[in-house]
Amino acid sequence: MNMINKFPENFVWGVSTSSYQIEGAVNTDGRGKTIWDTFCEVPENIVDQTNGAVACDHYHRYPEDIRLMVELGAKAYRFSTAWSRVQPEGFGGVNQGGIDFYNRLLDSLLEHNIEPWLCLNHWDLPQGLENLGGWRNRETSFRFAEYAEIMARHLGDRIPYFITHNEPNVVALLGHGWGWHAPGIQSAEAVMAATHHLNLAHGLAVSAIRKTVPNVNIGTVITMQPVVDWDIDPIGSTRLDALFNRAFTDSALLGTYPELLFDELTPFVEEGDMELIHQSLDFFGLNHYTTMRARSTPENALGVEILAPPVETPQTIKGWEINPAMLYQQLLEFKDRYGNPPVYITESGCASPDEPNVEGLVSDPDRVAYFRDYLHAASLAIEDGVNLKGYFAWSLLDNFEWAEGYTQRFGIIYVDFTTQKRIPKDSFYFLKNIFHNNHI
Ligand code: IFM
Repeated sequence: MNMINKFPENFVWGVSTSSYQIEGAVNTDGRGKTIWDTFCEVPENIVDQTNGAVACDHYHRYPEDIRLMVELGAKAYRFSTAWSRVQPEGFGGVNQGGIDFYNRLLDSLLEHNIEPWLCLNHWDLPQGLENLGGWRNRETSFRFAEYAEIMARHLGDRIPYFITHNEPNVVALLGHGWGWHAPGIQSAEAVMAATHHLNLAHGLAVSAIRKTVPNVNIGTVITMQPVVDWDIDPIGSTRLDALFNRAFTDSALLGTYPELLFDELTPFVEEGDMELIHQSLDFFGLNHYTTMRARSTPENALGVEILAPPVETPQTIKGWEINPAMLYQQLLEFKDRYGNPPVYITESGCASPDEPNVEGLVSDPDRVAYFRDYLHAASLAIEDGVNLKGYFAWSLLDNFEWAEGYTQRFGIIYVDFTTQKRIPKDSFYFLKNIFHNNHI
């Protein structure tokens, strides 16, 4: 394989964030409570006992954040909207305060020539819906389609790219199986119900958006982390791969569920559901960070656990293996399995222990190396025929990293959470160069 440094013309360079991780302002302009507000109230759920109540205060500081995106040369910004700002309970009337905020954000992005990529669900389900069974309740899928329609009607004239969910597989597995994320449930049955209802919600939302704004591009985002070292436990590896990598992607792109999960999913599947889920999409968003190793265990509800990589394996402070060759392999497998649809890497990045030096500058050589090597792998995949059309770095800002609170910094911009000062890190300037020149 020859290294190509140049990316295709019109390759989309962007950055990603999500509402609960950066917005703050949780009690502002009529926003309703979400499952993450509730989950963070239990001290042992978040390692540093924090929450997203203030986070990066992006709700008020978005003009500064957009100026930084302009400096970076980002062509696109993938963000999520908080459902509970728009429908505080997750159903019923529209809260104009929420729509107004996203109008301000959108208008400012467009003024600065940044293409908005709007994701409807990055995990912060309204608590009002959780009280009715959340994603375990089939009705939530229909409420999601109503919310999608509202967003398309109010904002669709300025949104070229709509995304239904971000990483619904994480919502199902970490939120309902292993219990590390909101709503903190540990039940295989809950995972299966949530899996199917999230998929159904995706399909119904795609139809609702298409009917409202026929010309927009619509896709979904799933995180795909290849399972490696299958010989450790072939049965556990097959199960983890089916649950994590296949149950959402196969259903959205092929209209089927992995055979291994048929018996567990069937109780939730009604006639016609698979057709509703299997919508024609304009693009697929693939989030990729690392690899996974599996081991079967009777000690958790799902019967399988993710093992830490061997100590000698290169890994980030989060314990995620650094293995760019697996991104290459993942993209090639994706191309072959799903017929090479347009794909964007909608998240890629790493956590590192960044702090400003005495001059106030933030050097993050590990992240620079990560981007360099993963982008190199992506360029090889393009050379080998993958229809990869863009790359979004995770993340624009250090932010609230879910159960890890503020202990894991993923940003290309350092955030001092006491003063809210932003400091672009070395990786920001590294990407700026790539974004401007279209080559590594
Ligand atoms: O911070 C998360 C993001 O919300 C979803 N994808 C993975 C990131 C890093 O863990």
